[in-house]
Amino acid sequence: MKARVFSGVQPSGNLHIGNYLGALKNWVKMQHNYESIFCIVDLHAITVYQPPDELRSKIKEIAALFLAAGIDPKHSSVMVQSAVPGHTELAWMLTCVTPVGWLERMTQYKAKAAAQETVGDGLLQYPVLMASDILLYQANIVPVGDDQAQHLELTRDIAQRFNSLYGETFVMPETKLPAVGARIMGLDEPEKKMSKSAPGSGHAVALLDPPDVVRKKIMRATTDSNPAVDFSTMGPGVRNLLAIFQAFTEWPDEKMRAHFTGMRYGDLKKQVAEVVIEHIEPLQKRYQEITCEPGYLEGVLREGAERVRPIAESTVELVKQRMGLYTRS
Ligand code: AQP
Repeated sequence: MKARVFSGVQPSGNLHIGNYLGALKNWVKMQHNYESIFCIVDLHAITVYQPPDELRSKIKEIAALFLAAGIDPKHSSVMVQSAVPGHTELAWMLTCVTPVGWLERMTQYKAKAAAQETVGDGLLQYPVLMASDILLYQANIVPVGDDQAQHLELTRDIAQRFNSLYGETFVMPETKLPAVGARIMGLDEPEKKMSKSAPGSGHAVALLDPPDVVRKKIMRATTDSNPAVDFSTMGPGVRNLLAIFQAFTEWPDEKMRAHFTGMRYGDLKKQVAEVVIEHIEPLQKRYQEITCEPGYLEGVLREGAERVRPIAESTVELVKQRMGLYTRS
């Protein structure tokens, strides 16, 4: 039996090259060797306010981008989190075994809570819901970007705590980070990770940005006071541009050094922009085709949810049995 992969993306903001290089690109590579479930995690998105109409259309946009990036719905289940009630059912049961102190220590919670006047309980509970997404499907492998590594560790802690309280129930999921591109940084602020919710217009390259916008954003990226690439003294901005190039092209380190050492920053930026465009243009073309086909996306999402629902239901039933809750059988 194939090992199971689970991963997700929030339908909030515009999907960017960080999401692609940190997560989607890896999913596409892995999908044929595993039983894969790729989820649009809409319940996570509402931990901060989303205008309902925008959220509705973002769910479809993200689903279309999964497919445009190369996820094959014949092999992989593409589904929306809120279409399977087991995610929230299991989240409550896991909430009851999770110490609040574990959640308050999460760096993403601390950063997002600090940026808000009123902190919703959902923001604190976010990692429990994420644990439930993964454990619901007894996933073996979770391919994510580096920013999610701490949440994955917490998922294992929660699973371990549940298993030790109620007996072996959950598979221990493994985190899978890409070798290059696990943390793409903001173009304008290379000390911060590229993020969908960052305000700056030059912060992130969105997967649906047209070529002239991609060029403009990359040409304006923050570098440092050196005139040209020097691998031993380069700052975070140049390191980030090189990481973007390498993550797209998969060039080995030696080839990167030989090609870029001594290159002036203007030329480096031009080459990075062209590589990004070369990779995202075919994705954008497929995106247009997918979104023009009436009913296609809806069918993929319906089928995806139907395929995974029995797995979710059997985990919830098992957890209920373990905890002594009321069960059907
Ligand atoms: N900068 C990044 N570099 C590499 N991987 C990244 N990911 C996110 N940012 C980077 C990975 O993309 C997947 C989906 O992310 P998400 O939408 O579920 O959550 P996120 O990490 O919260 O994404 P953002 O872009 O930072 O959105 P906001 O600003 O809304 O919080 C995950 O696998 C993530 O690791």
